[in-house]
Amino acid sequence: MTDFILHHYPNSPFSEKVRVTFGIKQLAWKSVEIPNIMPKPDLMPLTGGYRKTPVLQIGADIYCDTQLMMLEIEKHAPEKPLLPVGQEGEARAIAMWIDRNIFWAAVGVVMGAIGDKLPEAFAKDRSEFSGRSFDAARLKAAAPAAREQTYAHLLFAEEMLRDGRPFLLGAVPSLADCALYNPVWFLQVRMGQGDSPSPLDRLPGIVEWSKKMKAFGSGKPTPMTGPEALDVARAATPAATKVDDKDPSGLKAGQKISVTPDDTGKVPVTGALVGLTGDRVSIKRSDERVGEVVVHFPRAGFILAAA
Ligand SMILES: N[C@@H](CCC(=O)N[C@@H](CS)C(=O)NCC(=O)O)C(=O)O
Repeated sequence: MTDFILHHYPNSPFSEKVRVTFGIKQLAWKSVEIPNIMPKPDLMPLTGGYRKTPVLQIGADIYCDTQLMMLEIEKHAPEKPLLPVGQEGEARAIAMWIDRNIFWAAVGVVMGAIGDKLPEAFAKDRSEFSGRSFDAARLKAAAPAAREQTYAHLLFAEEMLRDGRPFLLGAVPSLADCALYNPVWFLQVRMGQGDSPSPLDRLPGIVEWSKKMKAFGSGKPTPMTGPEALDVARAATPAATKVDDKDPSGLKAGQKISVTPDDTGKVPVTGALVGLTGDRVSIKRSDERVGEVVVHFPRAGFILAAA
């Protein structure tokens, strides 16, 4: 049985996307709680600089970005499939639309409501993370526009549910539902305490759907410490990967490359290219605390360059 180790923190909405996946599939997993701001001293030896949350570890294989984590969980735990046969692309495309559009609009709504109550260290960290000053007054002023954008995008999902189907792509939950649960859960846990309206106030179909998602729970987590997770990596050997030597990037097996997110947390991770396909890139790197690990990223949303 594969040991899934999720590096995450309770308030992280992208982590909730993965936790609900564990819930749907009723999986056991190890839970490593990481800080919600830098520094993350027990995570960096694994990722080589990638700082976003969550990160999925399976032995000495480290998966960055939930796009890829979901596929990997699906591969190791195929029961209760989340990629509906014949609609795999649709599920992934809907998830990407949600991750890239609805999530950030929902963050604008939440930060507009609570941004002035967050610690200075959080504001400083998120300014560095996003490349834009985390200014509570600006966020408050922009909140009505963020609310309208969140509503306008969520309305597409509301429309999908309008014919009475239980989940976005039909009778059973898919990757698209897990992705939508990320911003909806974030709005539900962070809004509603004050008097700022939530876009969900006008979206009854999504609110009903979210109750079904919540009922899935989070599977069976067991706590693990950061140093214990590093020991797991050190004792394991990374899985085999292949480089497509006809990849149009021209990158070749063994070459030193960097991989950098194209949106936020733009910290390059460097290593030797050991895996390259149309939708993922894998680099081998080593660190004195973990030995050799392979870090995997999706191609969509990541920039590859010769280092
Ligand atoms: N595209 C990434 C987005 C992850 C993301 O932006 N996560 C937020 C937390 S939910 C984050 O990393 N915030 C900064 C941090 O945790 O240090 C994914 O799908 O995993």
